Amino acid sequence: MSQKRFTGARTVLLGASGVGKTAFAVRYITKRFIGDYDRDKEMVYTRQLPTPRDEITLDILDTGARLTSETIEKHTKWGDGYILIYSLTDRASLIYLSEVKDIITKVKGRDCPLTLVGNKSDLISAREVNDEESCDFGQKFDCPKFEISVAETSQGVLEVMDEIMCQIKRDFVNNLNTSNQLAIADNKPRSKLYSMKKAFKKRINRSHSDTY
Ligand SMILES: Nc1nc2c(ncn2[C@@H]2O[C@H](COP(=O)(O)OP(=O)(O)O)[C@@H](O)[C@H]2O)c(=O)[nH]1
Ligand SMILES: [Mg+2]
Repeated sequence: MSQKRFTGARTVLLGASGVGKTAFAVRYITKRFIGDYDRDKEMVYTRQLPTPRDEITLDILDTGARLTSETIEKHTKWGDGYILIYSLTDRASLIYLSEVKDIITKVKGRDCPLTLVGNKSDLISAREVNDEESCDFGQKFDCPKFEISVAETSQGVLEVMDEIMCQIKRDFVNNLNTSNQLAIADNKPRSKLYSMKKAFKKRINRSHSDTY
């Protein structure tokens, strides 16, 4: 996003296979929980979000089954914000996210739009991750955390998407302010002494080039 108006956002869904990334994306786009789809395929979903002035193009990248460090790095560079998903019924899927987070930090730095999402909260008896553990990871990743059930309702998915969009917009505004400040600093009026020195140097150079 290098333009001056916030017109688009790219969100990336990252997590181990089977945690519900595709179910999440499909739920957000269609408002339905659809079980029958190609869950391992990488796919970008696009949605136009109306705003009071115009609209924002939101792209959601549902990452595929075989994530390597290289593909995670590539997806991180593509995206503006990241939704890290694990399954509450699979502790290994939460631990795995530490690797993903490290790559995001390496590519984008510590402060980038991020959320941690524990999915499948409906499977109460199969739960492997308790509150304390999910809080620990939320603190470690320094980001908001959610527990949702994509299967049960759209509510959680919408809350996560609202949060990540807010963070992406804030990040965009911060970056814009920083580049504006740099531009202002670059055009800052110089002191009289600075201008005199510059004019003097110019004269010397001119007389120097006159000599040859
Ligand atoms: N019970 C339950 N099953 C879910 C939920 N979300 C996804 N699933 C199921 O978990 C399996 C893996 O989901 P999928 O979206 O394909 O995972 P992905 O590999 O991360 O894309 C599928 O059988 C989904 O129907 C959920 O919230 N609750
Ligand atoms: Mg999938």
